[in-house]
Amino acid sequence: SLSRRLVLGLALSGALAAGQAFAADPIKLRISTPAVDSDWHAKMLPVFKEELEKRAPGQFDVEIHLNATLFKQGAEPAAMQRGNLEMAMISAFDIAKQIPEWSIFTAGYLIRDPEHQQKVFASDIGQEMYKLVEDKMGIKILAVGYLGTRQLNLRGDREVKTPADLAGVKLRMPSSDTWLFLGKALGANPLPLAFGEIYTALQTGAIDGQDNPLPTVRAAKFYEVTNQIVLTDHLVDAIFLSLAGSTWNKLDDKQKQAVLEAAQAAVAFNNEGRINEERQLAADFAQMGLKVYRPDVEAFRAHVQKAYLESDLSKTWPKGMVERINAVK
Ligand code: KDO
Repeated sequence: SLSRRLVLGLALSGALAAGQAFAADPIKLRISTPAVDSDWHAKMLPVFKEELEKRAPGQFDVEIHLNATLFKQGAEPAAMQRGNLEMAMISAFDIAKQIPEWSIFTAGYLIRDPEHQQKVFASDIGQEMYKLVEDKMGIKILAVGYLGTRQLNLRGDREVKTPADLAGVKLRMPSSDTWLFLGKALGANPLPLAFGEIYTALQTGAIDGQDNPLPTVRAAKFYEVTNQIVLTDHLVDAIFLSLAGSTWNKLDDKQKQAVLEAAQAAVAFNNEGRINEERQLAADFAQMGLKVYRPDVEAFRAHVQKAYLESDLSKTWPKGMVERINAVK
């Protein structure tokens, strides 16, 4: 009878669907980053992969692409939005290109230290700002990692005590308006350049310096082609481990949970390793013969904060957000 055949047909297709789910290919998660292999945010990616495998065996295939070999620096958000890339570690600067409110996290001398950073993003501030990224960019932020505190790293022996001492200094910055704004706010003459080009540009003298956290100066070997480190502490920088919304939406609840937990484990590994190493590196670089010194940090702070507060950028910041960030203890 017709109903018999219908029941049989349904049972068969049910079995097929179950079989497919069982034998389904793992979900591919390709991660693209400009990071070099010995930097902490590169080393945390195998941790993510292992922790995910533990929690969801056989369900994911994590592929790690370092040195901007898959997508060039800064191209990752658009690639995720188009469905061409599943994962990346994006910066506040990347996000600010599409969501001006996020430029608040590109401002120098706002986030005080790694602990303050963790607390700000774990608070309702983080929840609100992450939601903007989900709603407006279709990107799911999984976890925030500490990229380190950015310092100036220069060639030559010009002594830098105040922003005025950076006048005319060709300072490499990553390529975006908010990065260039930061370089200018420091008093330098900022030049946009991809991360992968810094070493050669320093070596040939095409630039006078660059800014990055000390663990990155070590990992990318910039100490080989520079003479000094000026400890400005100008930006407590963050990196956001993120997933394309189209991928996130394909996951079931258990898989979402597994991905979130693996991301937390990865950034915890990064943060611990980076914070410990950062404490030691100034002394290590001094021992290698670099000149390492603290400028008039208050002069830099005043100059940079004034530049931001007087800028159009700060007009886009959510009302009361600076005060709320400052109030996080
Ligand atoms: C850089 O280009 O200086 C920077 O530190 C910017 C960060 O947002 C991030 O892209 C980082 O490079 C790369 O991950 C390389 O460490």
